[in-house]
Amino acid sequence: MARLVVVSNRVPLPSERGAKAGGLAVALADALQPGSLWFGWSGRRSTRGSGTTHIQRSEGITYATIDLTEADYRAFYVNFSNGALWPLLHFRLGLIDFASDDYDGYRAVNRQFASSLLPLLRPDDMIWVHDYHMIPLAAELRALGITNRIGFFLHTPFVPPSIFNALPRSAELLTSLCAYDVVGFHTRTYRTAFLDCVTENFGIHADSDGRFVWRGHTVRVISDPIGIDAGAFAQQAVVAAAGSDARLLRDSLSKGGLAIGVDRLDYSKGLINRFEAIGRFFANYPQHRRQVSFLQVAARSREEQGAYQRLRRELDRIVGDTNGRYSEFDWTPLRYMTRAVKRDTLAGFFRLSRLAVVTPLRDGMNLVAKEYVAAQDPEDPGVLILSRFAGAAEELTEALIVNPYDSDEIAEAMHIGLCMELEERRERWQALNEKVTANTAGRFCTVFLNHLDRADTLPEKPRLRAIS
Ligand code: ADQ
Repeated sequence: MARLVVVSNRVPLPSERGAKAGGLAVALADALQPGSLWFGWSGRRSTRGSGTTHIQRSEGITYATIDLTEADYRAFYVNFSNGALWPLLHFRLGLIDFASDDYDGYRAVNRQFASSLLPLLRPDDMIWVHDYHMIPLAAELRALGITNRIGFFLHTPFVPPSIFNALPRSAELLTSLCAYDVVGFHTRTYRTAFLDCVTENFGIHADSDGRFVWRGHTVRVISDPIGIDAGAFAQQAVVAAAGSDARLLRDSLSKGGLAIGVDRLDYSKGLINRFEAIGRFFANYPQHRRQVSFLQVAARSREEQGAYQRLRRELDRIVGDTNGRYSEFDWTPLRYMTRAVKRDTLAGFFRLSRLAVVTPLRDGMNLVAKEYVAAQDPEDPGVLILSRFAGAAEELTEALIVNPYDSDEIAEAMHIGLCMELEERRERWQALNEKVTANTAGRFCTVFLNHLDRADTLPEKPRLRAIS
């Protein structure tokens, strides 16, 4: 059987895995059979940089990582990946901080990844590369003579040409993406945006299956929405809702209900507009005061970047303002934690919540929306409020879909959700849950890897022996 090699910026090392399993580790669990290899950055910075490849094995899977130097970390990870590509891919041109030295560092680290991965590769490996940090990896591997099938999946949105082309050196990135055999996106919208970039910049039109030929090599472009292991998450939710954390939370609410938001603390998640909406909600619908508390869990992220520090200060200010204005001595409208919460605890909190407010300004998919659906009690489900700009909105159309920039609309949706009759809540939830249980993480992997397996071979490419 062909071996699967996964490459991502960070590798969820078994030795470091806490209770919060990373989203990617959960998504790829089904695809990573014993024998697979996962390669990436160790998360460590050292003066020696990528000189040594560290190997760990767990449950038959090999985890191979390299360190980065401080300079590489800054240029590749902090400055170009998160300071230029992330805002670009989330439609935030004003936040892009581009420097050509950082771009050169980004390419250099991708070259290092390729040369460290090279000795670990076998001729029949299928290589699956993840996310925006690693766009040039296939081109670097091809330059070293690797002809294996290589696929790429982007976890963020993709932007139309009018936005993409604003990034200096964007044509080089687009060329790099054409070195993959399969390029995958969460939604048809992002797939179309990518194909539009190819047409506008290179004058190439894809066929109706999303295939085009670039310098003699066929690229297949697909949409493949990521999902969750809905059954396992639902079970976790049942157990955790009866556990001690959920009990403490329930007791702290006295007779009131709970609304919840769970995100990384990132400007793409729409937290400022959401917090303003919570203020509007208690102002416009005073009947809900004391009857509901909002819990926002916002795990701190990328703290060394100015945009994230400014966001945190602004959120602190709005929380203080909202709570100062509406709190009673025995009731707090907005509870705000800037820590990650364990996955199973979160599942229990989701099940307790009458409302989830998932309002990113842009989001590749947003798995919190799917997790909230999976965690509900079928007899008495809560209501999902979902941004029209989350990838998940293309699938989860029975949620209350809102414009995340419109705080009044979010506030109104919160009111509608809290007042919704049981019958309508059940109908909406059943439709949502069917989708979440059908489009699982396992299905996502199978679809992608089947496409990769069927990719046209390069002339000298060795044949795969079987589908992984
Ligand atoms: P993220 O931006 O991290 O992922 P998301 O999909 O919402 O966004 O969450 C990924 C995982 O992290 C989920 O399992 C979620 O429960 C967990 N998580 C989020 N906030 C948390 C918190 N405060 N505490 C604990 N756990 C938390 C990127 C893209 C998304 C895309 C995913 C997967 O930005 O659009 O859905 O990759 O492709």
